[in-house]
Amino acid sequence: LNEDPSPEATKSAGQSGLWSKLKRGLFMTHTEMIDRIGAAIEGRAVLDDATVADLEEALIASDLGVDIATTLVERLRQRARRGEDHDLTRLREHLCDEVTRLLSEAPPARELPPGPAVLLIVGVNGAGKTTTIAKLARREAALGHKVLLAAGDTFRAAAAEQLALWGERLAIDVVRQAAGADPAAVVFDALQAAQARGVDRLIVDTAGRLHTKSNLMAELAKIGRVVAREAPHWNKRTWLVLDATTGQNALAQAREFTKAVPVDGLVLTKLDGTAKGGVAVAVARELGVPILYLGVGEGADDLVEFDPAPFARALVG
Ligand SMILES: Nc1nc2c(ncn2[C@@H]2O[C@H](COP(=O)(O)OP(=O)(O)O)[C@@H](O)[C@H]2O)c(=O)[nH]1
Ligand SMILES: [Mg+2]
Repeated sequence: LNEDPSPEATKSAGQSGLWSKLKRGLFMTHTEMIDRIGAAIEGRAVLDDATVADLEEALIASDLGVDIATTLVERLRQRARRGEDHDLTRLREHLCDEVTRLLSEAPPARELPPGPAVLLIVGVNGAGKTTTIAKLARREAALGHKVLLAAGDTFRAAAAEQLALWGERLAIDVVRQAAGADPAAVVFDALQAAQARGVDRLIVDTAGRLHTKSNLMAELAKIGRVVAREAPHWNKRTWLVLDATTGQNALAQAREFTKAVPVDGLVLTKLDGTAKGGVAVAVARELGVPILYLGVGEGADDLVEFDPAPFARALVG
């Protein structure tokens, strides 16, 4: 039991909980990366050209992507040239530092200013939107916000049902309409309800229909207009949910989405079920959109705030 109720103690207990969750979540990726790196440097003592080539190959195979792998080995090579660590015994430590550095160069998350906010959650079917919404709802509620959910994925009847179930479980209200309803109408209803009930976090589920890009854009634009009209003073964010198990495809998907819709932040899901977690680094680097959260399980608590250093440590440390 935690006997010390000070904010510091609570905070550090929370942090170590998150850290073990992250470590557990990235276990498969970590194991595979360490195996590959181990094989690449086996029997070698220094970072020579042959070792660099094998190491680069190992990193590419870990779904970090070619650009990241090349950048990382180049930085390791520069370190070696400076005479710092030609020795391979500390390779992982240096790799960890360089991954942290790369991730820290990505744009930082835009904090939500005080005041109410609408969070629009987008992404293809199956990426983990609805589950992520449940996690975000629990998190925001725990932070003291009054949360309302809007079942804006009216395309599939099961989608609203799934959100309603989460709402029941978390004791958070869900606004929904019949299947096939206009998502913008659902958001209109939800905003009325939100303002009547003093809600300050409205989280909107959406249908993920990337293959009809113009429809998706039109739908999101319409929702945007409803929000601008009905809740002009609310902060508005659009967060894209990506399934990490799809590896480099997640990156391709993210490129498509960010071209079609202005995205403020990313959530990478299912890191607990994949050896492809390295793709997070590629995504963070390439898209110019910050990673906000990582999904590390199917439960409402399985959400971790993204932070470069602990992430790098869980990946290769
Ligand atoms: N292991 C794991 N499964 C997840 C995670 N996030 C979502 N899922 C599962 O992925 C499937 C699709 O999720 P869902 O939220 O319905 O995706 P949506 O179609 O984008 O709304 C469900 O079976 C979820 O339980 C995660 O972080 N880890
Ligand atoms: Mg859904």
